[in-house]
Amino acid sequence: LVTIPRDYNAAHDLLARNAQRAGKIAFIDAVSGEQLSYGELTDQSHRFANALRAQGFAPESRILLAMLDTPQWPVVFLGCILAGVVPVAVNTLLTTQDFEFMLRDSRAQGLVVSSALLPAFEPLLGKVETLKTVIVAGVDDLPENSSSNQALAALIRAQPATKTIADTCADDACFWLYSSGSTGTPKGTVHLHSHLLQTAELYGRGVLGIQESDVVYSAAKLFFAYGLGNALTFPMSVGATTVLLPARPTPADVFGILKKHQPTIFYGVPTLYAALLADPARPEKGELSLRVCTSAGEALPAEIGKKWTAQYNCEILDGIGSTEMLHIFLSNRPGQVRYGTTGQAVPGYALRIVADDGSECGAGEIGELQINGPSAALMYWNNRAKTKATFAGEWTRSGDKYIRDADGYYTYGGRSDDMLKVGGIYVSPFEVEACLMTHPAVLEVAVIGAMDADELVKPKAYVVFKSGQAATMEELKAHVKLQLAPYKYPRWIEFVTELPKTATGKIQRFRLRQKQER
Ligand code: 3SK
Repeated sequence: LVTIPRDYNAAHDLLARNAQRAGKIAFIDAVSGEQLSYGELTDQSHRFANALRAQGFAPESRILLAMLDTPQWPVVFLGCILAGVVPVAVNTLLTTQDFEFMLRDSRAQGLVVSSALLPAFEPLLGKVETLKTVIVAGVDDLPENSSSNQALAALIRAQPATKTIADTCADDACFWLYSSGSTGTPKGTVHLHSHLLQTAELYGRGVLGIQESDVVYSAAKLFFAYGLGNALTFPMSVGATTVLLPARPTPADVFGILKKHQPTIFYGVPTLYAALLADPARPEKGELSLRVCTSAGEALPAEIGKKWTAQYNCEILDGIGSTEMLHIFLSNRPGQVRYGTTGQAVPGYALRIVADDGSECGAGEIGELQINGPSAALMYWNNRAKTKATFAGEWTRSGDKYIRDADGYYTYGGRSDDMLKVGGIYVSPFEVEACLMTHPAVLEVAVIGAMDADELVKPKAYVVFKSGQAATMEELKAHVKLQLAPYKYPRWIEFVTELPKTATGKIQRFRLRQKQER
C-alpha cells in the first residue's frame, strides 16, 4: 500500500513528479494538434489557481467542470485542486435538467464550461442563485459587455504563475464525480486528495505497469472515473503522454489516433471494441504500437476479447471499477487473462462476495461483490441514507453480482438493482420509462436490458398504448432522444396489449427479462 503524508495536495504531487520533465509533452489534442508540455501544464494550472483566488473562491467551495476533453481540462481540474477549490466534473452528454440538479445539489459557485456546451447551461444562468461565476473554455476572448461570462484563456493570461498551494491534507475533499442512481437522481461522490495516487499506484503501476515511455489514449472521457485515471492520474503519475479527443470517438477517430500517435496503452469499453472489430477499414497489427488494452464499464464478451487479441496481438485486460472506488479494483492481468471473466482482485484491494442473508459466499456461489480499499469515496453529498447503504464501514457495496472460482477469478452475474450499463454508462430503466410516459399516446411502459448481436446490453421498451391511440417506434425513440442524454433511448420497442403485473399491480420486469431470454 502507498503511504501518503498527512499534509498533501494531490495536484501539487502530480505536477511536482514531473518537475524534471518540463519540456516533455503531457497532453495532445488529437483534433487541433495543440500540445501542452509538463512545464506549460504546471504554469497554467498555477495561473488558474491564482485566478480563482483573485476571484474570491474559498477553499472547499465547488466549481462545476463541464468540459470537452482538451488540454484545458487538466489545467482547470488541477488548478482548482491547487487552490483548495473542489472541482465537480460532470458528464457532458447530459441535459439542462440534469445540469440544473447538479448545480443546485453541489451549490457550485463557479462553472467552467466549454463554449460548445454553453447552450445547455444558458437557461440556468441567473436562475440558479448560488452560481456566481461562469468561465468559458475554448474561446480566446469574449466580446466585451456580451455577458458577465469570462474567457478561461484570458483569465489564465492575466495571472502570474506564482506557486501558492492550498494547505490541504490527504483526507480533505479533493473533487467530486456524479454517480447515477436507479431512481435517476445522481449522487455527488466525494473523493479525497489521497485517492488519485492510490489508484495510480495500485492499478496504473500495479496492473498496467505504466511508465514514462507510454503514450495513452482513453476512449472514456475525463469526467468518468475510468477516464480520469486512464488519461490524467496514471500518465501524470509517471510522466507519460496522453492523447485527448474532444468529440465522441467513432471507429475512424480511434484508429486515426492509434495510427498517428502510436499509443502503447488503449483504454476502451466493450461496445467500442465491437465497433472497431467490425470496421472494414481497421488497420493491420503491424501499423499499431499497442502493448496493453483495457476494458471496463460492462462485462467484455469473451469473443470480442479473443478476436481483438488475434487481430492486434495485444490482450484486453477486462476489469471493473466504480465511481465510488474511483477506479478498477478487480481485473485481469497481463499474461494471465481469462476471457469471459473479470479477472482477480487488484493487489491492495480486498474483495468479498456476500449472499442475501449477509453471509460470505464460498467459491462457486453467487452474491454481491463488496470492496475494501484505500480509494473508497468519503460519502454521497446530501444523501445520508444512500451513503450508509453503500459505504458499510470498511466495505463498499458494488451492487454487482459475482461468482468467484477456485483460482480467484471472478465472473459477472448481473446487477443487484435494475440499473443497466449501456456502452459503459449507467442507465436507469425508470428514467427511460418516465420519459416514455410523457408521450401522449403511451398508457404504460416497462424498460429492461436486452442483448444486441455482440451480447452487449441496450435498453428495450415494452409499450401499451392508450385506447384508440398509437405512435411509431421512430416517434417514440425521437421523443426520448429529445429529453434524455442520447445513449439512453430504447434501441428496440415492442408494442403489447398489457404488461405482466403482480396482484397489487406492480410491473414484473423479471417476467419480461425471462421472455427476452427464451
Ligand atoms: O465502469 C467501470 O468498470 C469503472 C471502471 C473504472 C472507474 C470507474 C468505473 C465506473
